[in-house]
Formats: sequence, C-alpha cells, structure tokens
Amino acid sequence: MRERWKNNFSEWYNEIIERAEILDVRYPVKGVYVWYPYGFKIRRHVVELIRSILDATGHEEALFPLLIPEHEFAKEAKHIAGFEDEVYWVTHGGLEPLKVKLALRPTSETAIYPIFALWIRSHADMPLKIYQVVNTFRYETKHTRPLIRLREITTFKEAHTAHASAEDAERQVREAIECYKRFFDTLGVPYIISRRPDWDKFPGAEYTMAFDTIFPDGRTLQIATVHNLGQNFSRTFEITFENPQGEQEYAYQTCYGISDRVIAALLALHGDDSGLCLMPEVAPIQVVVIPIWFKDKKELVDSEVEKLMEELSDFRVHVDSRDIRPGAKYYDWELRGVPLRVELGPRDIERGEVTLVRRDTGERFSVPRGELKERVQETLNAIAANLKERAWREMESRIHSAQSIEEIRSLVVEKGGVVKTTWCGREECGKSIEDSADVDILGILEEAAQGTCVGCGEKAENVIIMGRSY
Ligand code: P5A
Ligand code: ZN
Repeated sequence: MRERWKNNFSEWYNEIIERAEILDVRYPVKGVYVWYPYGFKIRRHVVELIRSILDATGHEEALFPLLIPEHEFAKEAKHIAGFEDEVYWVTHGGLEPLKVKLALRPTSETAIYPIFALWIRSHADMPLKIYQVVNTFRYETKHTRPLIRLREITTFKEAHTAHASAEDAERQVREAIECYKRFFDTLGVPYIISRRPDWDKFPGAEYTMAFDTIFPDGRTLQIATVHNLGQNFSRTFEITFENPQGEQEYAYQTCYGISDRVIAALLALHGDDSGLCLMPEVAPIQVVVIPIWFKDKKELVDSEVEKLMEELSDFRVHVDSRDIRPGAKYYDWELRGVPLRVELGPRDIERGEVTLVRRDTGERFSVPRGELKERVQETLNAIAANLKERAWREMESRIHSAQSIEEIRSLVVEKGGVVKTTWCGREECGKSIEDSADVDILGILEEAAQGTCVGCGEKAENVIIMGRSY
C-alpha cells in the first residue's frame, strides 16, 4: 500500500523518520537533529559505500578544520557573495572577542585551498584528489526539514581535486559523475543529470552539474553536485605549479559533494504505508528471524534458530526473541524497513523448511532448509533489483514534456512532476519563463534541441527540465 506515502508524503516522511528511529527531531536548535543508533547504522553503510567508490578511483581521504579564518573565507568574491548570508561566525573565545572572526565551514573550499597551495609545486603533484566526510553548517532561511534542508549537515561528503590542465579537470568532472552514478545505482535512487543554468551554479564555479531526484509529492531534490571550478579559486589562493615547459601556471580544479540528502532520498523513495523499505546494501538488519513458539516447543524452536543464525552469519541478522506476539514483531520490523523476514516454527521444522517474507512485495514462501543461505542471498538481490526498478519507474512516470507555459504550469503545479521543454538559452528569457510558469528551470539536459523556445519562440538551443524543488 502506497496511498498515504503518495498522497500525504510530507506527513509520512516526518512521521517515519521519528518512528523508525532514524532521527530524533526534538533537539532544541532549529534545523539540527540527533541520529538514533538505528539511523546512524544506515548512515554508516552509506558512508562506507561512497568511501569505497572514491578510494577505488584514486581519491584519498583527509580531514581539514571546521574553523575558517575570515580573511581566507572572504578571498574569493563570488564564493563569499554566494555564502555570506548562510555563514555561522565564531566571534568569541570564552569571554574574549576574537581578533580574527572564524567561520564554521558551510563547505570547505576556503579551508582546503590555502593548503593545496602549499602541497602543489609541480605538475607531478597532480592530479590531487582529496575527500573528507564532515559536518558543515549553513544558516538556511528556507523551511528546514530532517535530512533535506539542515543547518548542520552532518554527513557532507566533499571531494576536491586539482589538475595540470583544463582537459584533465574536465575528465575529472566526468569521473565524478560516474562515481555518483555508481553510488546512486547501488542505493537504487533514480536521478536526472543536468547542467545548472548560469544563475544557479555554485558560487565561484565555471559550471555546475547536478543530480536531481523526484519525490513522491512531485517535488525535486538536488542530491549531488559536481562543479568545474576552472582557475577561479587557484588564482585567488595562488595554487600554482610548474608545468613541463618550466612555466608557472594556475591549477585547474573541481569539487563535488553529497550530503544527508542521499539518505533522505533512500528512505523516501523506497517506503510505503507500513514504513521504510531499506535497500539490503545499507540495511542495519538485512534479515530478521522470528521464532514462532508453541507452548511445549519453545526449546526445539530456539535450538533450531540458533543453528539457523550460524548458517546466516554472512548477513546482518537479528533474532527477535522479545516476549510479545509475532504480529507485533512483524509490524515493528516492517516499520523499520528490514528487507527480509524469516519465520521458524514447529511446523517449518517438521517439514524441513523455513518461511521467508519479503518486505517490498509482502510475498510469503517456504524454502527447503538446506537451501536457506542461497535463497536468502537470491531474495535480497531480488529485493534490491525490485526497489531500484520500481523507483526508476515511479520517477520516469513523473517526467512529462511540455510545449507551452500553460502546460508547464499545469503539469508541474497540478499534476506534480517535472517537465522537459526547450529553451533558447538566453538568461533573460529563462527567467521570464520561470516567472510566468511559476516553476524553476532545474537544468539543461545533454540532448540536442529541436524546434523553438517555449518562452520567446526563437530557435531552441537547449532541452531543459523544469520543476519545483525542495
Ligand atoms: C561541492 C562539495 C558544494 O558545497 N563544495 C564541496 C561544493 N556544493 S553544494 O551544491 O553547495 O552542496 C553539495 C550538496 O549538498 C547538499 N546540500 C544540503 N543538504 C542538506 N541540507 C542543506 N542545507 C544542504 N545544502 C546543500 C545538496 O545535495 C548539494 O548538492
Ligand atoms: Zn527564449
């Protein structure tokens, strides 16, 4: 059942985050939340996944400070202009006013690049590919929401790279996009990749590529961005290198990042009216075993469950031996999104079978005891594939094409989704399309445009997607 999930998504989301013990939202600072142990385990698997993808592609993990001195933070004019109204400042040490104010990083360019300037000497020091997993702070003024719009982003996974040529930086942008595709594909989170319009790019970037997904309410969420920084920051922070010709040159840079939003997407897209439905890859418990006790058979069942646990030791397994009705246990684990339930009672034991119940489809079936391990693996794989396929299908059903402003408005505002349309590429016209449709241009797709611009009727240069975002 996905009635409430679909028709009352916002309410569903807020309630599940709390009831499934992902975040405790009662912390007394706006936009700042507490991770429960259960939610934190999901977070850990997500972080492990991105670490393994970045490590495998030659990125190295490092850790830079949270505090950034004002003079470094203020160096890059566009960057500061983009972030100044979102920065938290540390102004005192104890009772003493600080001589140099310190920013809490809203992102780490201005913490990392002065140090890159020290690390990079020659073209042989590059490509330099660094990442870190940290918290960042943004004084968001729009409506804050758990995992979606945070003032303390607790799980900022940011990568920063430096290159000896513009071509190599360009190649890095492509590599980053591939890394994120692999990441989202593993999580079964569907995405649309587009190039942000110039007025919406990252402050200080040459251009920004973004991943957006579509939530059940039709609103889009930016879940990753990849920026080509060109030489903008290297000029400001004097990141220079000696090129093979023996001349000094400014480095070419990129940066890219994902946040807690990827966890929001993971939870939101794979849920239903009974609660979460976790991808096996990141589920804290992949298999929950429920012993079905009958009066005089408790010992028999318990000793069989013990054997079964050993057979399933390759998975993250949990036995629920609480002294409550099985039905109450089913309800709890469904809410928390455990992908697979195993039930074992006297009747199963007699028949040499085990009962499996899939969280995603509710399907219930018996498997021979001797095949348990393989069948569990096979079923978890099938669940992952089904969740991914369902999420992609859902998202694609929300993408429509529109040929007029009226159509854009009605498809996005009334039907709830995103539209594809065509644009001449002029900023002035783009903004007027946004205003008259009351819908934002999310980005430009890598598709050849045909026909005319939906705004001015001139020749179309770009295929764009438009929608309303979180
Ligand atoms: C890239 C990493 C940057 O900050 N500097 C280092 C670059 N890009 S960004 O687009 O500003 O942010 C990266 C991603 O973080 C998510 N995000 C947020 N998530 C939760 N709460 C917020 N307040 C918030 N702000 C940004 C977005 O997914 C964004 O793409
Ligand atoms: Zn136009």
